[in-house]
Amino acid sequence: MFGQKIIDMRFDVVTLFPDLIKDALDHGITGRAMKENQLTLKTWNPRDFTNNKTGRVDDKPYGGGPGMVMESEPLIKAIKKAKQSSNSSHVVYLSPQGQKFNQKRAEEFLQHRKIILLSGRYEGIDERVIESEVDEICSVGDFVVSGGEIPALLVIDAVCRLEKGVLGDPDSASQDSFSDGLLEFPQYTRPDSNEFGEVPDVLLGGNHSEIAKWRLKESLRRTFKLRPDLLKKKVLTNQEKVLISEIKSEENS
Ligand code: 4H6
Repeated sequence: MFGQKIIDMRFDVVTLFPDLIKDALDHGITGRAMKENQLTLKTWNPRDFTNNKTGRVDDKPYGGGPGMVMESEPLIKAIKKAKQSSNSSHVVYLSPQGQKFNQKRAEEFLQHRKIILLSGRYEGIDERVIESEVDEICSVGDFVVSGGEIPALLVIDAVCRLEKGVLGDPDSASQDSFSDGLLEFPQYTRPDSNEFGEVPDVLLGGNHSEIAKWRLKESLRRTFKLRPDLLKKKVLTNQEKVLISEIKSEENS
């Protein structure tokens, strides 16, 4: 297809559960991107880089305490292999102890083109891996899950859908929630009326500036009600200020 820049993206994921990563991405936007060679995905299993016969990759924490820690050597060997193979060097470790991942970080990751993601299991990884191989620690939110794989999948999906060639419609990413710091306005499709309710009249009328104004107002209303923290951060236009004062009086009445 013309008009689309084909720029490769590559993710290398270091994980004890490579199938979890590969199977999850083999659908939708990321699946198509891989088929069309716009996205390369490689996994590296630290278990393949052990010396012991059992393939053990974890051990008890020094200093005592519950759980196990991933050993440094198999992880560092796997990361070094990923670096060689991909010719990339930016290593991101998914951890609840990281800086918060958001839309802005997704856009920055897109600029890197090649990223190595490190997904941990057990109680975490030997700190020496972080000291010698990790460039940044990222958290997808203030909660804990049982491994870094699902957080890695979140990051890969968020970055891939920003790629114009990967996304069907290049406009849809820039119209996403968060690219303008507001939540999305409500969407409707046919029929215009059924047992579950009516589509707002303005959307049926075809007056594009009225529709745009309605959508902006409903975006502002949702953000005001559900995510006031986002509104506080945003620089508002005069039109937006007027709409918000309308919303405030509507919501109070
Ligand atoms: C690093 C350290 C990322 C990674 C500990 C990973 C949430 C996020 C993990 C752990 C993650 C996030 C291992 C601690 C299992 C709990 C993997 N959870 N955990 N918010 N878990 O980005 O036990």
